[in-house]
Amino acid sequence: MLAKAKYRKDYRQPDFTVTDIFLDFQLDAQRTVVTAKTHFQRLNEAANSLRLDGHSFQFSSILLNDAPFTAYVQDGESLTLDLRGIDAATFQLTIVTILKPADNTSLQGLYQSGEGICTQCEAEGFRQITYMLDRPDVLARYTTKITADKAKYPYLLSNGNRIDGGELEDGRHWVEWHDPFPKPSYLFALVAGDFDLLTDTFITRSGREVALELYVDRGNLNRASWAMESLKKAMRWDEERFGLEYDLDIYMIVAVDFFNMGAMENKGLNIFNSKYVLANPQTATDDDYLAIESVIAHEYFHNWTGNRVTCRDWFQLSLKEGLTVFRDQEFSSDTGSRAVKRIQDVKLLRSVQFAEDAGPMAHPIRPEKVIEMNNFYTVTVYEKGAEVIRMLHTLLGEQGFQKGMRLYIAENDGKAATCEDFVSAMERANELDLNQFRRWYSQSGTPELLISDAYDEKTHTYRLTVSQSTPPTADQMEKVNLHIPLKIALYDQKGTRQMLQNDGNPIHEVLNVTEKDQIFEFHGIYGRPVPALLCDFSAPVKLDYDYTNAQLITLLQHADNSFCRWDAAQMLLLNELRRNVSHYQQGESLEMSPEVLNALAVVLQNYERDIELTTLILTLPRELEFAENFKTIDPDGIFAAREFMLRTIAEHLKDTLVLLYNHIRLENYRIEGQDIALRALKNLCLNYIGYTALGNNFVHKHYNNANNMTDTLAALSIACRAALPCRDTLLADFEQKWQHDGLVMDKWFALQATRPDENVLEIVQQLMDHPSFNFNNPNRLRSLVGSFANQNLKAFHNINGSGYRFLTDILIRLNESNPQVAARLVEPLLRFARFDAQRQTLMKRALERLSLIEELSKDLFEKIEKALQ
Ligand code: B3K
Ligand code: ZN
Repeated sequence: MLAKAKYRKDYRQPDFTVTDIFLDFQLDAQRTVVTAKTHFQRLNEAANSLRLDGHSFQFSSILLNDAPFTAYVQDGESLTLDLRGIDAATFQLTIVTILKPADNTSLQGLYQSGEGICTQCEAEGFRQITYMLDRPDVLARYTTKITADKAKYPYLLSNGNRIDGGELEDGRHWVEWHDPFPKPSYLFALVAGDFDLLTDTFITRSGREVALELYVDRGNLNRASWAMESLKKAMRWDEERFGLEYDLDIYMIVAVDFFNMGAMENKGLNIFNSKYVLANPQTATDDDYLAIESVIAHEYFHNWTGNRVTCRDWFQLSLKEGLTVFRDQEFSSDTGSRAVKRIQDVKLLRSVQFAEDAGPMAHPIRPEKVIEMNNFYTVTVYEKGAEVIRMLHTLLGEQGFQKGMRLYIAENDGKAATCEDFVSAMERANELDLNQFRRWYSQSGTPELLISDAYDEKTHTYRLTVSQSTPPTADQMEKVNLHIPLKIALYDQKGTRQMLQNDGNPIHEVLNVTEKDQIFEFHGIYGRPVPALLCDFSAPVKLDYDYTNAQLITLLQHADNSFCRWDAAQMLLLNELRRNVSHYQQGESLEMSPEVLNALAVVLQNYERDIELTTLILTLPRELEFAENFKTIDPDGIFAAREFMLRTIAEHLKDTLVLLYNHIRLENYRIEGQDIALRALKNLCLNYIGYTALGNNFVHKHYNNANNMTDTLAALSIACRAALPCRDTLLADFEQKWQHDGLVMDKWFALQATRPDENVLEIVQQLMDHPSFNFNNPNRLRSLVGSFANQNLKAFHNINGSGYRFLTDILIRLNESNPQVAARLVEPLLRFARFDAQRQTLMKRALERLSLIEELSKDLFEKIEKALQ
């Protein structure tokens, strides 16, 4: 197998670049002919060979300056031209390739999705279309002519502006597009198909009119308007908060059903997984609506952070992704609830990103070594990357940050930049030394802050001793000290916030932790305070401070920062869970502390103080979130302890839950902050009531009365989770109603896959033959197989190894059809080191079986090799 690693340190400027490329597509699902006329420009006079990337197509001919050219060698991945004797500064290559979109199940390059044809080029998919310098630092102007059957493909789209078009006599038609902005090949896009089209316009703040076009499958127009509204909101927000305006005259979004990820920011022509476009109250939940809004915004924001300023090489991916995630997070925070958004992001980081850092795939947000680039679109590069940007924002403040942004854009517009260019702009714009801060880009792993405190009642002095350390990771043994912004607050025993000062000088709430050990001293503190530490999760680190339950309850009830209140509840619940897992392991009976139950009761009774926060505080972390806090994960113990806690909380709060459930009434469905919050609280009540004797009755009624998918799914999900008598009836009803619609059925598949039933694996296996299931559709696979492997901790990790064998069988099939999705789904198997010896052996055996696959893809190879090392 060809599995050569690339290293960040080996970056070299290209010897040649491309200034213009003219692409001609004679489009057909079975056989597409692509003629690429590419204008090259020599950058290095001494260069005498040109290596172009390309694979997975049939190559038919090459011309150099319109004359046949044969001085090349080919391997499975590239074509190298011998240019000795050709020292012209510019030349043109004409290359003809033949593709089979209908057979392309990898969903990279040019492929068929449903009845349409589309592309996915990031990271290295363009090379599946034609031979090209397929690297992000080669920026060219694209002109694309598409010819295809008009009846089958009435819409022919590509980047930029439509400049020409016409009809042919044989029933075909053609359209030509030109994108005036030079761009790397990964931003190229083409779509052909028959769609329903939603149009709108946006007037930019400088007064230009932009045509907005949203293409969805026929019949789906009634699910398109939310995405359009979200796009307009995002465009306005980026002008207001970042001063960034859209640049082309047209912005198109196409929703397709077959897509490996969420969406793609191709210049002027975003292609989206239909999951992140389509929504109406009957088909989408509140969470779906919010996810759509945020992905639409994310891809739009890439127009500046990603497209206008792009990446020099793929090691710099976080330059665009970390920054753009930060931007979409800020957008959601500004348009919705900042605290809620923060809490959700932190949940993801603590469960999935921390796990990645602790596993075999650990890497810094700017990786050093890559075999398959698609394996590095990770929560580390994206979400931890966004945390690094957020820390900069915390250190510089909004004004300083925006000053840095303006300099960064001004210096790098139209260029391929590096993470260093970004930090350097921030540094120079703010006249600040970010040298130590830079280490966040090169150091992997989750830092730990060990904090202890002491109070001197004679001098009224409070002292925090902070030690930082980062445990070694799979990729990096030695760690250095980082610059960690630590946001704190001190409360007195009654919950009143204390002033932070030292010798009369105010101390900023964000402490700069830069050394291995540091002491922070606070004066004028009358009485031992309760510290709120790492407020708002001011850095992506683990906190180790020995809180008592009493301290946590004080914070839960009195902290003036929502995040701190939620975080205190998390710690309380985690303590409860830990204790009960160990009871379970010792065969002892499980119990919950009355003081914790009462504290939760108080939160619920005072729900009006903050409805959304109440729901979040009372939502028990998922098994996976709990699991990440254990060195050795006991799936059965965690499941049992968590179930026990759910039932105990439900029993304890029953009366209030029922009262509140009946009290909250929402007649018409509106997707609007207050309603979303109330619906979530009502469904939280339902969720707990589901575990009491009243459960079946309430849940069945809730399902029958639901006039929107949020409520329907809430009922269905608790019916499954608590194995209520109404479960089968409701599941059958849902199936009967939605079996024609894969996207909605994904919710049903995911519920089936996460059932607590003993025979859940059998159910999942049978569902793979369900008429709504399709092995080649990544959404279906993720909802059925992905949910089983990632969310059903107990069943997937069944000690008899059946879960592992099942996943392995699937991965063997997927390795061939869609390696990128295979490499995502293998993740839970990589983390064997976190389990007991018996499970470890079984998981390793599964990985070894995979490693023997004859044509193992680079995608799987890279991960499996690392895991087994
Ligand atoms: N940039 C794309 C992700 C491409 C993934 C390639 N395997 C979507 C995004 O982050 O906006
Ligand atoms: Zn992105």
